[in-house]
Amino acid sequence: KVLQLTLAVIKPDAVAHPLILEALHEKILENNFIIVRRKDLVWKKEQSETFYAEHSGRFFYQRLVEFMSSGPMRAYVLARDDAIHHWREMMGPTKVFRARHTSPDTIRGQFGLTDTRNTTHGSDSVESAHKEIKFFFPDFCIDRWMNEDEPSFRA
Ligand code: DAT
Ligand code: MG
Repeated sequence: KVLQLTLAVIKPDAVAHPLILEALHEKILENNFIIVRRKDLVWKKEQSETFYAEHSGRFFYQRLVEFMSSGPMRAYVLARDDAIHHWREMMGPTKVFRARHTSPDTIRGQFGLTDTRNTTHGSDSVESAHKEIKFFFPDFCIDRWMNEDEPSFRA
């Protein structure tokens, strides 16, 4: 088993609801993730635009950017084996109709409001995890954490 880091974000719709926020935090712990870093923050609109630049031009871009800068979020750096895939499995499909009907036990299936207000973000590859962890936690050094801070965890 190889230790992996991912970036998980609880989006403004879910942070606004204390019971959902608490349930998601519990779910993270129940699924054997180690919480490496955690931060509550609010994005300025420009940060939202930069983070989602790959979607600029899509019909939902403005809606997405405004939603993601509409209120507090909670970001986590999470570690476990297969962290990226595992967190995405827990989140479920992007679109709420699909999530509700095909994966009702996922986070989005349970708590998603709309295709945009869909409770959580998760990195989708090793490259995006590294990029997104840097974006949210500029002072966090991935290599150092992996190689020096927690060497025994890789055994
Ligand atoms: P994911 O968040 O599952 O990785 P994505 O990267 O394709 O999905 O899109 C990023 C976010 O953009 C997504 O969480 C919500 C919003 N979004 C995506 N597709 C959408 C759509 N068809 N309608 C409205 N919002 C959408
Ligand atoms: Mg994505």
